[in-house]
Amino acid sequence: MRAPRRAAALLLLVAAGPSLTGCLSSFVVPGPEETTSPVVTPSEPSPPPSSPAPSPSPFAGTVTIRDFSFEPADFTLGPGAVVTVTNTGTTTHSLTAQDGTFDTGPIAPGATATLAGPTQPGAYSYLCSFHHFMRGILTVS
Ligand SMILES: [Cu+2]
Repeated sequence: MRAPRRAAALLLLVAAGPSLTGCLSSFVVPGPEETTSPVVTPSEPSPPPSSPAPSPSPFAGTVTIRDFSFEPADFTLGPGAVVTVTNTGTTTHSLTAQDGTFDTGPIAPGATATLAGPTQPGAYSYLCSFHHFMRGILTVS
């Protein structure tokens, strides 16, 4: 009858083990937490290193034809400024003033054309002579 009793004692120990350590661990008070209090420094926020261009972003002089649209479609130029038009599409396009003031002529897929913008200030509607739904406004100011 000894063996069963010993076994029971062992069992008790084993049973007490985890609970004991559990108890102990619950007593372990975590040290003074480094409470990272949201101290807002009064110093002015430094601008991000690569600050984006101020909006509206100045026209870089390049229009990209992509998926049957001009990017950007509406842009502003100085008088007589040159515009580079790149056709990234798979079909021929053009950038043609509705009043005929300027015209790149057909731009083959993958080709680039340069366009001398109007010298007279104003807003010029343009389109693609192949796809009249492709439109934009070139503004000279
Ligand atoms: Cu087109």
